[in-house]
Amino acid sequence: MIAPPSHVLVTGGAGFIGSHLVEALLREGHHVTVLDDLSAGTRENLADAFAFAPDRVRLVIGDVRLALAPQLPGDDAFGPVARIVHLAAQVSVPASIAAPLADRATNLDGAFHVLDFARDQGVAKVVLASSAAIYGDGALPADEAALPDPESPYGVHKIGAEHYARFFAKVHGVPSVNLRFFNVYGPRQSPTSGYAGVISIFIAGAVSGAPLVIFGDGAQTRDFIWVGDIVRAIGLSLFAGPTKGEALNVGTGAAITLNQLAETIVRATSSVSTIEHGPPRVGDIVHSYAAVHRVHKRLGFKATMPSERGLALTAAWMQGGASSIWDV
Ligand code: NAD
Ligand code: UD2
Repeated sequence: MIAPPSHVLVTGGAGFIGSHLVEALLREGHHVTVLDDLSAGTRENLADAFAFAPDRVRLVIGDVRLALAPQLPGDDAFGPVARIVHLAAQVSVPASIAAPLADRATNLDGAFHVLDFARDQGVAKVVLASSAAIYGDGALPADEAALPDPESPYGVHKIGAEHYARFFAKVHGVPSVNLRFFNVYGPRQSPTSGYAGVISIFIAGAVSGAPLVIFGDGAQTRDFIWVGDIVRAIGLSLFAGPTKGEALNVGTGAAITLNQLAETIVRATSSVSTIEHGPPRVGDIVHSYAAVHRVHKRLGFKATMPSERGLALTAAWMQGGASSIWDV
């Protein structure tokens, strides 16, 4: 992320991915404003960031479903916002099926408000968090050239947000990139939220000895990527040259089955947990892994964290260890 210090706005910066990104930006010497409504994120997630650089980070309790300018400090001791990373979202696929219009308000309207603010401020770059969910159950590996075919309102709104980015780039000259994250895991991904990521749920279960319940036969696959790799990809794209809302997959390029994942976690935590199977979950895509040639060509990015070590670091956090991922 080698770049001259600037002022970065991170929406959703109190969340799982966002809080690690905020720390990375502060470590690189930047000023960071976090805008977050704390509907899922927490102040605790930002404790390490505030401890590291209290005079270069601030948390604004705000809502991306509303225009941003009136919610942000006008004084700007940090200087004008130069770049934006838009992570704020409702992240659960099942929740989007249960309440599609609430998902639209956050995930689609939210992207509009962020891009409209970016246009007004004349920022140098906007990085938006998109998702592998936009592919649906399409051809594999999922390639950016494929026609999006989302199978949930979450995926519909994420591809809609991408199109807004391309509209603002072409019509208003707002430089942006859409990063399609695959399944992200690591410390601070809460296992207790109603729609937690499977790795956080499985590790919490393994640590407590509770059964790990796989939805379906466990042959379904996912491309699980360490949160530190995601943060590195965000930083590279944030300070790379302008693009017009181009989409880049950010995954490892490898898939594992849920059965393999559950067995690896039980082994890695020396757990007594049993592995059980329940009914498949409505709206789930079956197979998912990323084509990673484009992100490597554009940014020189490759995921590097070995899954066994990433799982062990996440388990250590789950058992009371540090949540910061630096110097690991
Ligand atoms: P998260 O829930 O921890 O982070 C989302 C943050 O957005 C939270 O801090 C939440 O409080 C905030 N937020 C929600 N609604 C808001 C609103 N209306 N206004 C302001 N803030 C709001 O989840 P995460 O896993 O860190 O996800 C970050 C981004 O990455 C999201 O855009 C998500 O769709 C995307 N993503 C995540 C994954 C994954 O596997 N975790 C995969 C693909 C894409
Ligand atoms: C994740 C993201 C979502 C979206 C997508 C991109 C989360 C919470 N959601 O959705 O934002 O971007 O990735 O591809 O991170 N499972 C079980 N048992 C459990 C929980 C889950 O078997 O207790 C299975 C589930 O049926 C699915 C897989 O694990 O097959 C992954 O589920 P998930 O909720 O962790 O993530 P996903 O892919 O639905």
